[in-house]
Amino acid sequence: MGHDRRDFLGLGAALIASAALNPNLKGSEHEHTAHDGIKRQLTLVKNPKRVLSPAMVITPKEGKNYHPVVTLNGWSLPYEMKEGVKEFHLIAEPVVREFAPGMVVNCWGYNGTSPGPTIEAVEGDRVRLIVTNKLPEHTTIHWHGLILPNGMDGVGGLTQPQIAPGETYVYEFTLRQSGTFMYHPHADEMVQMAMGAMGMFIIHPKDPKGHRVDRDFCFLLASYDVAPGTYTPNPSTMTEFNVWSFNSRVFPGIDPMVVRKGERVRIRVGNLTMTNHPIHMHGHPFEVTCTDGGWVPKSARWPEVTIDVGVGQMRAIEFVATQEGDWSFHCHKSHHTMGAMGHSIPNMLGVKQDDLTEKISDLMPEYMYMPMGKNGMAEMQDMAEMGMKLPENTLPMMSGKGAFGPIEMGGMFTVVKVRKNQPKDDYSDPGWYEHPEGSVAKKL
Ligand SMILES: [Cu+2]
Repeated sequence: MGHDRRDFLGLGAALIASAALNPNLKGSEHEHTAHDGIKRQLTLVKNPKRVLSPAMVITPKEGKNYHPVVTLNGWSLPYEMKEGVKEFHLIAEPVVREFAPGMVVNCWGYNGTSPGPTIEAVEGDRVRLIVTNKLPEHTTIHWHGLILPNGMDGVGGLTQPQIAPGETYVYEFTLRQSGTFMYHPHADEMVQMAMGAMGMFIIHPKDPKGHRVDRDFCFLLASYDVAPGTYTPNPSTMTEFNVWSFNSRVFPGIDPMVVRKGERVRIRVGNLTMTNHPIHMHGHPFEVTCTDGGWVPKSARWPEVTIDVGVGQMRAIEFVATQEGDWSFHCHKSHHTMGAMGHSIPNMLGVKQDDLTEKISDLMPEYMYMPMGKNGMAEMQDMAEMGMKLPENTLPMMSGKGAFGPIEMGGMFTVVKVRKNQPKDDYSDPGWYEHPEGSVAKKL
């Protein structure tokens, strides 16, 4: 069950100090016994790998022409042309991922990042995917949604032998479709996906004008169970995850999606978590134009502002950015737009706690007890700003600052920034929107 932030709030409402005071959580490497009784080695990594920005768009120099995608806080895997075959090399390995400034996580991924780099190719391409396993256990890669020979499907035991640590396997096939797909292990899946081993596989249409948009963003939904004060996700967690991410980044660490007014925009969202996510955008109705099964015919599309992305599904949405401003884009499950938390917090709404503070301080002078939750949880953000001591490597439950104050979000949240003067193909952050005179809600 949830050994999560709210367990730290368990006694009354706010025992923040316990993990921070635990001397076992200091030092560079140590054994840690979690609440579930499982012992695991924790490694504190000092130099997390640099996080690439969306400005890194790889435009193809060889091979067929296509309009590249922008992977949020990620990158596309370069390839080599070898006698007409596009050759990609994926290395499955342990990596360190910064989820947001202040939190790094020991993940499993590909080529130094989790999720792994996006693979981009064109319908009709022959691709060779060389996979080297540097994980401590065997793995495979399944190419989710692709039409391919059965023996290339990557299901360990069923369609191929497992790839043992140190071994390299080659997958080779011709791409017979276009759209948005994913790749992930089909070997010890629960552990390997709980550790972040996954990536996107984009196949562009043969005709570069087909399904063309001006900006094309993509990311995966990934969830983790990282106990406050620790660095390694619990791989045996089934449903009680406490970190909800876009591409293994959490707000305010997620890139904004920057758009020029009037452009046609596509956002491709794949879900490799263990629950569904109602993805919601403000300001613009959109249509689902593609699933991981292929393109949706125009006659079968309808307008939405929220689309539920189920487990193992992909949904690509498209809209024309007609409305200038900073538009929220997030999962509509409100506990997925918060930092580590669970369900075990007592309900203190409306409960008078004033004299409780003194009584608890007398009983347990070593704990800093702070009564919270009487008027709601918004004060969590104030506490974080005042420098409330959290367990190390743990983000506040609510965070982020906007032009008007605290945004009180976390997890699966980012902003679509629509600007009149954003230069074409420029993804740099234009800052907060400057509202026209008289167009902001104001105090009466
Ligand atoms: Cu969600």
